[in-house]
Amino acid sequence: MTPTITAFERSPDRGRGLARDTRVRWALEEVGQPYDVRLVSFSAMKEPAHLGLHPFGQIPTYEEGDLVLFESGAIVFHIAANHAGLLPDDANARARAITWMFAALNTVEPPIFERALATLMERDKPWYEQRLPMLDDRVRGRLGELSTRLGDADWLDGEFSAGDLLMVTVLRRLDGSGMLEAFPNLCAYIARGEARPAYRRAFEDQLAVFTGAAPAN
Ligand SMILES: N[C@@H](CCC(=O)N[C@@H](CS)C(=O)NCC(=O)O)C(=O)O
Repeated sequence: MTPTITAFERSPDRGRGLARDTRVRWALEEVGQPYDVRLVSFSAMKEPAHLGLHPFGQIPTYEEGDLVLFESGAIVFHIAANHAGLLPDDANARARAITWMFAALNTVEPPIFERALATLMERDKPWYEQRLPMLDDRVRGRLGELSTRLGDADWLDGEFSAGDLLMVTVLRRLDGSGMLEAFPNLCAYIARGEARPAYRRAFEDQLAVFTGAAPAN
């Protein structure tokens, strides 16, 4: 059965691949699962039809037969658990890869997202100049820890996994912030993720929504 995901009809990031449907598209591309996309407007996301799929009125959602999921992490986990290629077979390695999925979303994404939100919404506020260095410090702290753990490895724990997929999408939000450059191994890590053919297809397809071009596949 071909799953259907939802994505922004018009993404505020102008097709930079920062909206969270990109990680779901990437996971589906990695495992070779074709999918359909239903585009939703900001107003449609708050209508009952979409709220029935997503209680918080957001994207992405995932529909597959009777199954409806929301939360990009849960969706990526569902895809990884039901197809080969994104989680190791060995039980302990699998548990560690899942740990990295949680780490990406629970430990690394919050300070990065908080900073991104402040730069978008609080620039004109009187506290912004004082708050930004604090937000930067939190992000820098996390990046330093992650960089130390990654060292010169290609991926976080052996082979590429759903943990890397989520971590790369989380780190990409810092693109253009000037914060990643102090961590060359993280820059190389992101570049390795972005170089994967499955990522390229996912990126091109979400960009095509913005530019109006025909999807890559
Ligand atoms: N934790 C959720 C966050 C979902 C989320 O924030 N989606 C954004 C797009 S990336 C959205 O729909 N924003 C519009 C809104 O909240 O009204 C996930 O990972 O799926």
